[in-house]
This record gives sequence, C-alpha cells and structure tokens, in this order.
Amino acid sequence: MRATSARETDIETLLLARSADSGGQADLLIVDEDGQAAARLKRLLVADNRVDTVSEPSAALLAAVEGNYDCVIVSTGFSSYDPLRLCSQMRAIERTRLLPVILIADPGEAALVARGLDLGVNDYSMRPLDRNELLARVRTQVKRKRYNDLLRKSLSRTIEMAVTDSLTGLHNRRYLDSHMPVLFARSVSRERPLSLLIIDMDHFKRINDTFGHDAGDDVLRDFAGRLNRNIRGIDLACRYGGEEFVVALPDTDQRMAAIVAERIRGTVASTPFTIRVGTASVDVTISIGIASLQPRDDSVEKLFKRADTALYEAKRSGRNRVVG
Ligand code: GH3
Ligand code: MG
Ligand code: MG
Ligand code: MG
Repeated sequence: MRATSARETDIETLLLARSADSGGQADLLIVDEDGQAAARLKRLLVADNRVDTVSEPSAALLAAVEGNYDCVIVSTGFSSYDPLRLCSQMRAIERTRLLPVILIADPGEAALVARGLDLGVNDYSMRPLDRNELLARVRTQVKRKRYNDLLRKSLSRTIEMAVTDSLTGLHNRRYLDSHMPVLFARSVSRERPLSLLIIDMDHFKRINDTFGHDAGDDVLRDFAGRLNRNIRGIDLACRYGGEEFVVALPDTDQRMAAIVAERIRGTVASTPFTIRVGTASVDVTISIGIASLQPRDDSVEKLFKRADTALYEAKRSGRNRVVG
C-alpha cells in the first residue's frame, strides 16, 4: 500500500474540518420540564438552528436515540428527576454515546455541574443565560461532533478498503485469515459443522495469454459475481490471491458443501464469460477442493491442508470438477 505523507494527512484533516464546518444550521434538542423555560431557551437558539423541545426525560432519551441531533441541551430544572441520569443513559447507549450534551444550570448548582462533567456532559451554561455565550458553546460542540463523525466515517472506509479485494469487491486474504479462527472456534464450541472450499480457475494462464490480462480481470470479476449469487449471506467468500478463491461455509457439512460447490462449478461451466476483447466470450472452468471440520481438527491449517489436497486431486484428475 502507498505510504501517506504527513503533508497529505494535514490536507485531509483540513478538508475534513472544513466540511465539518460548513454544516450551517444544527439540529438541537432542548430537554426542559418547564414548558415556558424551554420556549425561552428555544428563542435564544432558533435563529441559527433547528430546535425541538421535549419535557419528559424518558421521551428525551427516545428522541435523542431516534432523532438525528447534533447536540442535546438539558436543563437542571427537573423537579422529579435527576437530569444527570439522562446523561448517563445517553452515554450507555451506542447511538447517543458521543452525542454532545450541554447542561443549563443555576449558579447554586456547581456541584451538580461538576458531577455532570464527570458523567460525560460536554459543557454547561449558567443562568441567567447569555445568548452569544450559549450559541458559542453550542457551535463548538456541534463542530466537534461533525468533525468526529467525519473522521469515524473516513476511518471505517479505510478499514473496509484494507479488507476488500479491489478487483472483485470480495473480501481479501487478510480478512479471511483473521476471521477463519473465529469461525473455527465457534463451530468447535457449538459442535456445528464448518466447510471450506478452495476454488482455482483452470488454465487461467491460457485466458491471459490468448485474450490479454484485462480480459483475465473481466473473468475474475464476473466469477466473483457468480460466486456471490450462489452462496448465503453468512458464507464468507474471499479472493485468496491471483485466480484462487476461498469460501467458508458455516453450519454446512461435507455433503451440503459438495452440493454448493457443484452449483458454483456448474454456473461457471454452463455459461461462457463475456470479455472486453471485441464481442468475444470465453469458456471457463474451475476446480474445487472441499474440506469439512472433523472432530480431530485442532487448527484452521488442517482444514486448509485437506481442502488444498482435494483441489490438487481435482486438477490432477482432469479439472472442471469438485473433489472432497
Ligand atoms: P491450473 O490452475 O489449471 O493448473 O492452471 P493455471 O494456468 O490457472 O495455473 P497457475 O495457477 O499457475 O496460473 C494462474 C495464472 O493466473 C497466472 C497469473 O498470470 C494469472 N493471474 C493471477 N492473478 C491475476 C490477476 O489479477 N489478473 C489476471 N488477469 N491474471 C491473474
Ligand atoms: Mg495452478
Ligand atoms: Mg489456476
Ligand atoms: Mg492458481
């Protein structure tokens, strides 16, 4: 993978910050038991933001979870409810874990505010409220939240790229290697079957040599599509390298795996592959080796080894077949 220079990272961060900045109006949720106080607070904020108000703490939690708010502003004025409970509940729920909370408190409530900050409240404002100060505090929290959202999105894209094969969109070997031990351990502990298919294209060199490398790539992409259409959502298909693919089939014994493998082999052999060279299409076949978890298996490697031996046997005995 290409190394990213410090300068590029700086520029990326700058772009991120700018796009986080350009949000315009923010979506705010005011939580205040006192309807009139909530309306006053809303008037302070509404010129620059979209503002909803809610008076019940339980309704507030629901709104925070289900709404798409940038910041929640909680008044300490509840008579029958600890406003900090709402804050800790929000911190305990994944959807609202990082949602900014600003506390609106009375000057005598310093201890409550301190406890709130300990519980994950992000900021506070004391009554009587100053409009400009409050707006500045809200803006800061909204900006920080949007920036973090963007960073998280960009990070998950990076992670996804690291485990995806860019040619076919299937998982790559790195992903399979990290997940096979998990599937293996789960199958062993639940005493459930697990099967593995190793698939290798037959005489793939000939396809490259005859039609060119781009045509070979077309075949690999087309094959990935056919593979995906013939397995379940819980199956794990990956391009293991070159023109070799591996499929892990949880909850699938050897007999069922053979049926799946035969279906995949058939879908390749029965329909020629379209390639970009003229209007040409090319006949492709694959060989598949199968192995299924056995009681004496103590590692993923043993399973791989048996599937590999079966694949070798499929090649040796004439290709375009399933062995195992
Ligand atoms: P067989 O497996 O049936 O024994 O024959 P084969 O010709 O497929 O054998 P081998 O595994 O030795 O060759 C695989 C070829 O696949 C060699 C390589 O040039 C080609 N190949 C590997 N990766 C890619 C790729 O990403 N794109 C293309 N177009 N070709 C690839
Ligand atoms: Mg080979
Ligand atoms: Mg091959
Ligand atoms: Mg090969």
